[in-house]
Amino acid sequence: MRIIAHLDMDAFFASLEESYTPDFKGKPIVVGAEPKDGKGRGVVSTANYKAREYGIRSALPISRAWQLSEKAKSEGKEPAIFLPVDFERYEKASAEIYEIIKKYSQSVEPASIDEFYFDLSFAKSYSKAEKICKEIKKDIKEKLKVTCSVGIAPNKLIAKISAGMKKPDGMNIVKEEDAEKFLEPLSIREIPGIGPKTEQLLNGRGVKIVKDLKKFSIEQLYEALGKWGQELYFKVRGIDDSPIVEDREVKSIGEQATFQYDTLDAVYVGDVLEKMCRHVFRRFSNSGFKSFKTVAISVRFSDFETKTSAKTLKDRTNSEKVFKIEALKLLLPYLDARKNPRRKLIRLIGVRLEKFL
Ligand code: TTP
Ligand code: MG
Repeated sequence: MRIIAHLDMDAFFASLEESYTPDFKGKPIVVGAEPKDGKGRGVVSTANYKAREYGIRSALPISRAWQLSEKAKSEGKEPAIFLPVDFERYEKASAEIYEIIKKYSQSVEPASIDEFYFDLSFAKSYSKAEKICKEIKKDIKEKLKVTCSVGIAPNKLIAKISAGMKKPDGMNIVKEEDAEKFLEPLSIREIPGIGPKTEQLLNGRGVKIVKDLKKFSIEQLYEALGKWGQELYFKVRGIDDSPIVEDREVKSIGEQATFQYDTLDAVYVGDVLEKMCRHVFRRFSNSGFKSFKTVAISVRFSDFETKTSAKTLKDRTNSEKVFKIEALKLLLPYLDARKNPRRKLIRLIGVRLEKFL
């Protein structure tokens, strides 16, 4: 019998900020772009649960988050505290959480900065698995002063969905015999992989909840959605054999920033790029990787068209200078006719390193 757990940190970046600064405890916290009194651009990375009460959440424009905070203030509530993203610190915390889980399970997959799958089949029973997860939750809380939510289930799919349902600081167990029924009433969007487009397509065929999807044969799903449709056929029945991928390597280290105003000013763009490169390089240095081979940049124009360019080096390197030069070389064509014939203004740039060893 397989027993798989999924652990997802609660309001991760914001909870960490609360733990770093005791004065913030219990206050609404928003981590993301600078709000600049409502004129800021860019988005919210995350908000803690207190700030979510104001309607502030991930991916909301930071200007909107500011308005919501001002509104709360005018109603006599506490305004939100806005903080910049401190990736370096969050990555360190993520590594500490990984080490804690690793003490309890041999097989751990870091699925994102704040999510982990791990195998608890060795526990042989759900009650034993639950006990282990309680210990893990306790250790994380003691060491990092933040909470997480855990789902325990026969596979990754059910574990992930169930963890998300008992947030924050929750624990949810779905046994194999209950897995199929557990999924039936859920919105199809709960199935990882079903995004807004697939949802729309399926809604058009009268499919709203997971149960509705079971009307279709595997051939029909294949016809509608290709190979992924075949996988979906099994998923909606609670069946998922996907393994824990232990050393899922970090694929990239990068960051992006929205400019204060749309621009083509090479000096300004170059300055921002330089700062971002410095920061990304520091994270690369802390990552434990010895070298990289690919440098990539992305550019978003004022009309939101987004382009990416990447350069794979002949020889891998660990040079910050090479990184900066290559990033600049990739970016410059977007400032002139080479890759920007209509001279559109740039709204955002991103830079990242890839192909690590
Ligand atoms: P999530 O786990 O999606 O969100 P969360 O941990 O903040 O809140 P929840 O309790 O609902 O799990 O993402 C983890 C971190 O990733 C989050 O703290 C910040 C970052 N993030 C972004 O920067 N932008 C985004 O749009 C999302 C969804 C997350
Ligand atoms: Mg989370």
